[in-house]
Amino acid sequence: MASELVVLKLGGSIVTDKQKEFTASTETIARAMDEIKSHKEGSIIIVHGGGSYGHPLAKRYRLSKGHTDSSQIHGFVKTRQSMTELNKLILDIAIEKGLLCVSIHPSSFIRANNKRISEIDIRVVKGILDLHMIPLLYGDVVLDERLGFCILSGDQLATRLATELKAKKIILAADVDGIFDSNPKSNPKAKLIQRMTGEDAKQLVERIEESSQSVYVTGEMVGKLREISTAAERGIQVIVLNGLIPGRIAEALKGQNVIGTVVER
Ligand code: IP8
Repeated sequence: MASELVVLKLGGSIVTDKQKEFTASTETIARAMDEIKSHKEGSIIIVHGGGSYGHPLAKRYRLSKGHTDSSQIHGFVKTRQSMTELNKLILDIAIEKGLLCVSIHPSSFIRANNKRISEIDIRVVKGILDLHMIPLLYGDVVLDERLGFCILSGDQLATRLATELKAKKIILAADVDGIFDSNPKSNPKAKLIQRMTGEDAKQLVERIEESSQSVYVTGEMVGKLREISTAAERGIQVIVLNGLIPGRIAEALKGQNVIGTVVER
């Protein structure tokens, strides 16, 4: 079973309308679930991002800095509330589409230390997979030994789950076609990088960090690249694709050639 495992991350820009707070993209979620239902072979774990249910609140209450003042406690509570709401909405659509999904709340079984996962009871996820159900998780606010709490991105979570459970591949469904040599949202000449190694991904992160402006990719893509390089170096294939284009998630699940970026060791 383990070698067949795929971890699919549905980015926040896929499951929500990032321009409108607390607005889920229900049609896109439903289409993605249809693609998963009809093309999945073996086991799958679904992780989703926060989009407009998570990031505006996290920003408003400065949650990424950790616990620095008491007013943030309200923000922690509101963000957890909002993320469980989005997760429930996605869960309902998944079950309606016939996927046997079970929500697992990251903050209940994961702790971090300085923004990296330090404790995770992987048996919780494995037990659900062993019973042929689909674990449904998400980016969350979790307790942090050093910072009090922190934001755990769905990308870090997906990578860690894939590593612990020896997944075959990670599919990251974003709102762009993959990884580009410059920001495709601001540069129409940006070229899609179809293949790269984990080492290439690492070097790209270094280049972005060295340059004064983020000329290569969007800020969000930097975090993604860091996780990708870790996963690829551990032998997991990572595919970054555009989840807004119908059929791409299905093609990647079927192991077909898909427009996107494939990162391998
Ligand atoms: O959208 C972050 O997860 P991401 C979730 O995967 C929160 O980065 C709570 C902002």
